[in-house]
Amino acid sequence: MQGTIIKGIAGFYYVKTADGRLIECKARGKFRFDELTPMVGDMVEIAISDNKGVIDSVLPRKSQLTRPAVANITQALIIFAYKDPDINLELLNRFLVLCEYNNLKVTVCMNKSDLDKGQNARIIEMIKSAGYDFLSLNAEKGIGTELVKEKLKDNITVLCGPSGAGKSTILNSLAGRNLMETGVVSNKLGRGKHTTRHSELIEVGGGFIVDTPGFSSLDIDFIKREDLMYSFPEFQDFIGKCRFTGCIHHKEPDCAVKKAVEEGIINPFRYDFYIKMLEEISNTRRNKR
Ligand SMILES: Nc1nc2c(ncn2[C@@H]2O[C@H](COP(=O)(O)OP(=O)(O)OP(=O)(O)O)[C@@H](O)[C@H]2O)c(=O)[nH]1
Ligand SMILES: [Mg+2]
Ligand SMILES: [Zn+2]
Repeated sequence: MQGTIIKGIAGFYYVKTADGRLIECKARGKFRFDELTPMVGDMVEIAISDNKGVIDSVLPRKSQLTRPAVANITQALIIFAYKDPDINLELLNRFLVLCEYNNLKVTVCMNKSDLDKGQNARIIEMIKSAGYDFLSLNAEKGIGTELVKEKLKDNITVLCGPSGAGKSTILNSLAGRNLMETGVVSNKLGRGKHTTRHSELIEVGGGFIVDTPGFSSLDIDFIKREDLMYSFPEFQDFIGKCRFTGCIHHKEPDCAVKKAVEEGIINPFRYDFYIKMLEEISNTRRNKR
């Protein structure tokens, strides 16, 4: 029987089987000596007797994230709020780059639409101009969450974004029950209190969702300098059209990417962020030597 590991606790794996049962499983002893330790998100082959299971094998992984430690994630919903907390544009761009780097489908959701006074219009413009799907939500009232649900089928979707944006509230709204603890944003700091800790797949809309705790910073300096451009989808039409082969679209003359920025085809916030990251990556590399 095949299934998906939805949760792991103290040496037990909880496997949702193809026929809809939830089976508590142990891994066969051999896994301890193999490299492939089963993880949440893995498709596994299990043997069941008396409603208890044993994991015989892990099917090949399509992907593997470390934060959260979940295999086979196919899609990310990047959740920010219109307000409380305010949008950190750089953090948003870091999430976008990380998702591209991991080949995830991306939808950007801006939650707390009840607090929208048009203050984020330029950021929304940036998101759309980079080619991303954009949804506006009010998770507390369940407004817009139906559109999110439509995207879930056959995916393992990760909810990511800063603390207090409303990730757990969105998941609760989608699931129609209070599965996740939600936190009150501290008024003083304007951020949440990291209420979400463990990784568990929740079955919703014909797929699975995994919540994550909020991040306030994200490292992307493991990406190679010359690879960074490939994590900007709106650059792709221009790569290869610059005067110099190997152009990294920084200080080179006759650069097709820079020309697209000048012509207003590529959003300047995104290009500025690209340059900032490029310089950050170069500096870290140098420091490590
Ligand atoms: N005004 C308003 N508040 C909301 C909305 N959705 C969620 N909230 C509130 O925002 C606060 C934070 O929500 P959470 O769902 O805990 O946020 P989170 O992203 O899961 O935060 P972490 O788990 O800390 O990463 C809670 O007090 C929610 O009630 C909304 O649409 N409008
Ligand atoms: Mg949460
Ligand atoms: Zn160039």
